[in-house]
Amino acid sequence: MADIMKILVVLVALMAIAFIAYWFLAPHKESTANAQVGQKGQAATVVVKGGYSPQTVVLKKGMPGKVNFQLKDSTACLSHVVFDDLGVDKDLTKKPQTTVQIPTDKAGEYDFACGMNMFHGKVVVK
Ligand SMILES: [Cu+2]
Repeated sequence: MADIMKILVVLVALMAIAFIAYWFLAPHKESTANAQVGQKGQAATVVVKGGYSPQTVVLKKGMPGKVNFQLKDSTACLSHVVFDDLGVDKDLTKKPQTTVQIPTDKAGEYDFACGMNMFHGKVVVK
């Protein structure tokens, strides 16, 4: 009986370690971030510098959502962000931060890219 308890304790400890590793390492590797949820909705920030960081942002379904793009790159390449599916093409050079409203009425994925379709990112609604 005591041995079973020991095994259980070890298993629980291993699961806790795996859970922590998942939270801290997996999102980092895949460069995924969840939107910050506030009283008026949710917002995610994407830094535009030699690409998109994070590359994937996750919004919750059914809550007003937006993604704020912060341009920190001076190349013409990344000066526009294009959401083909949403008909959005924004010039990021006008303001330090440019907001794109994301429809969250249904689950889905919205790909975005630079004006020349070289760098890619994704907004996931789930
Ligand atoms: Cu480009």
